[in-house]
Amino acid sequence: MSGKGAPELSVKNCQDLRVAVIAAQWHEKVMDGLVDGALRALHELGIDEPTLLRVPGSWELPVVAKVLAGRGYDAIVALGVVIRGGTPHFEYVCEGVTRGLAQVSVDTGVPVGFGLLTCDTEEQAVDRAGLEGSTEDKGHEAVYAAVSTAVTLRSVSEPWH
Ligand code: RBF
Repeated sequence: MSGKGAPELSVKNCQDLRVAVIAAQWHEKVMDGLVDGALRALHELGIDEPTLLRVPGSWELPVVAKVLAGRGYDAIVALGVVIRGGTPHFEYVCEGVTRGLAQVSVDTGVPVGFGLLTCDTEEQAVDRAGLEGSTEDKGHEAVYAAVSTAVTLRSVSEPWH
């Protein structure tokens, strides 16, 4: 899947939204880039006091996302990196996390920004992590997507008159 074609999102009136970022800890350099990108995006949007929670690995992202979704957050951003090894674990972890995050989002109505990199090599992950020399900044993108969706949902949640 190519990162080409990503929209330039303009997000307004979101300073009061409660946003949580959940970040796994495997692949430290890549994760540092994703977390920095996410916090930079939140700062640009005027959301200066987000919750940042760390979990051991990507597998733990969905359960924490689900609990936070039930605690009044308007948007959640899940960040992780899974890099293919020599065993089928890669497919199981990627599929479990992806399905889990999608399920949380759809079941709770709280947008979950998908910042999970699933890469064949560490180089591919670094290139998407918003680090110096990276071509993409997926932590930053995931924040804009989740917050933009939360703003959209708020705009249709008012009662009809
Ligand atoms: N977690 C990640 O976030 N990224 C990985 O690349 C990753 N690779 C793993 C490979 C194997 C073989 C196993 C067993 C776990 C891996 N995990 C990885 C950790 C996983 O997300 C979770 O934290 C642990 O399995 C404990 O529940």
